[in-house]
Amino acid sequence: MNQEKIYRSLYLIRRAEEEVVRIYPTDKIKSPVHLSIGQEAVSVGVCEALQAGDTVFGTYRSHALYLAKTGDLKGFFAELYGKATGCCKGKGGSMHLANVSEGMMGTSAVVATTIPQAVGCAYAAKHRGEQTVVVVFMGDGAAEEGTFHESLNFAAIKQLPLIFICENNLLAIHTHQNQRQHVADISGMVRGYGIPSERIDTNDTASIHACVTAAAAAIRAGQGGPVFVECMTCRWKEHVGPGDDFDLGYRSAKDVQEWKDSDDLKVIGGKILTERRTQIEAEVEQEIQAAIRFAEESPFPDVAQLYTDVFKESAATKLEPASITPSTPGREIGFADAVREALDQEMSRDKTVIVFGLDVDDPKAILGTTRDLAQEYGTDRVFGTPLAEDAMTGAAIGMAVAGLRPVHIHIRMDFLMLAMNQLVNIAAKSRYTFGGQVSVPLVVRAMIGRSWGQGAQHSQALHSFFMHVPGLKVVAPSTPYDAKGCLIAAIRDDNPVIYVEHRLVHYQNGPVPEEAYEVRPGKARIAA
Ligand SMILES: Cc1ncc(C[n+]2csc(CCOP(=O)(O)OP(=O)(O)O)c2C)c(N)n1
Repeated sequence: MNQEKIYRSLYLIRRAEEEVVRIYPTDKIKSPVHLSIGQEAVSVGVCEALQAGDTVFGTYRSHALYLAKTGDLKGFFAELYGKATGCCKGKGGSMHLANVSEGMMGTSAVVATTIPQAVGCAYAAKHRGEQTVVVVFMGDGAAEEGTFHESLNFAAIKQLPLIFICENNLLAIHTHQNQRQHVADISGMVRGYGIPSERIDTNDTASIHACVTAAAAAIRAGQGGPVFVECMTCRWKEHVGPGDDFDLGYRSAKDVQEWKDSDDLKVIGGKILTERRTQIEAEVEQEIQAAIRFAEESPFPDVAQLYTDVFKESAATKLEPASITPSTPGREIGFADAVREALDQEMSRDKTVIVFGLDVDDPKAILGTTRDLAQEYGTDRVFGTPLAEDAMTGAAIGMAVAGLRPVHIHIRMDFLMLAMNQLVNIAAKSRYTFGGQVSVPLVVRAMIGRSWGQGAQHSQALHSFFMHVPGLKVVAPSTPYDAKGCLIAAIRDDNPVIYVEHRLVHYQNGPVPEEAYEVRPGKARIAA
């Protein structure tokens, strides 16, 4: 571990956030701030252990992570100022920091929601045979969310190259871990998933660095799947905002003072020659002040920016009617076979297309629509999933962001409600929130309808929910011809598409050309 490099990074983060504290009352910073002060050792210890090509996902408390991973002070300050030159063009703010070219894949304001995306990104890395490692940061509060548990399970099943970093500051807003968790032992609990797990109590960069270096080396050597590291730490400031909040009475200044006394910035600084340390500090100060000037002088985004980055514009999103002259006139197949044919042809054309969902590998093969695909393309590209609608949707988003084209199948749209957060808050908004840095080429196949007696939780047609969400496309084919063409167009689309199938039409036959063709979304066909 290079002490000077570590000190520089720790000092840069501490001073950058102290400047946020200083500037905040001027109202120039245009978003809430969840400061990392006191927790810097975790981000620095982890990021210094990573290599080029490794990626990280974070939480809304990710100033330290962003700066440790990217060192990008200008993009950071400009983003907090809401300026067009920010890392996300001023569209994200403090809680949504991303710099994809530097491996900082993004953060989320919704607790725990980047965890499954990191799982999907790790799936993509393993699928491509890369030797990279994905890291996801989370708080101790996130350990209570269902999606965390779903993610652990899937990451363990698939032995993914993923390191979970839990920054345990003992608090979720103002509530202590002991009041929220019956057994307050997160790393112990994770072992129950069959995932190697460690707890580091000392909040020091060297221990965290050593632990993550070893975990990453084992993953790169193909000697293991996911690893969990719980880092005990302390946030010095209030939950959100620049101040102290000891007056609230949920903790005392004395509790925090104990952590301040062992502050790693001081400890490591003390090991560096004074002259050298002063030089590092002066360089960092200059960089920080230059970044603040850059943010102050940069323009705000144009109003028109409100409408950009909602969808990825590409040839495939321009509205065009379907046009195909069938080479096989008179050929008729069923709706379900048309869906299968679309999957088969796209999987054969494009190796990035993968298909998964509950029961995809079941003998009934989702009404025959996934029949024999696993045999044809392998279980890496076609697989059944655990019962985990939320995390599997998050994983699908992570795969899509990482360059795959997932088709995630749901046997009922009713059950898609469990994935609403990932679809509405993440899939639909990632491109906009991160200023166009990512796209989410995801298809969600969801079935609706049933002819008799299924009750109110098996018969809903909820596509209108999704039609009100900017960033999502919705298609509902009613003929075998459209079933094939719409699915091919959806798979080739660079945006998330909800593809709705009514069970009654699965049994209808109709003319379908054998070759691949697209029916692009945009205008409904008048069927009768
Ligand atoms: C799903 C969800 N529920 C509730 C909230 C409100 N909320 C914001 S921060 C927070 C506490 C999270 O604590 P933890 O995960 O330990 O992270 P820390 O703030 O300590 O970094 C809560 C409950 C939210 N943002 N998302």
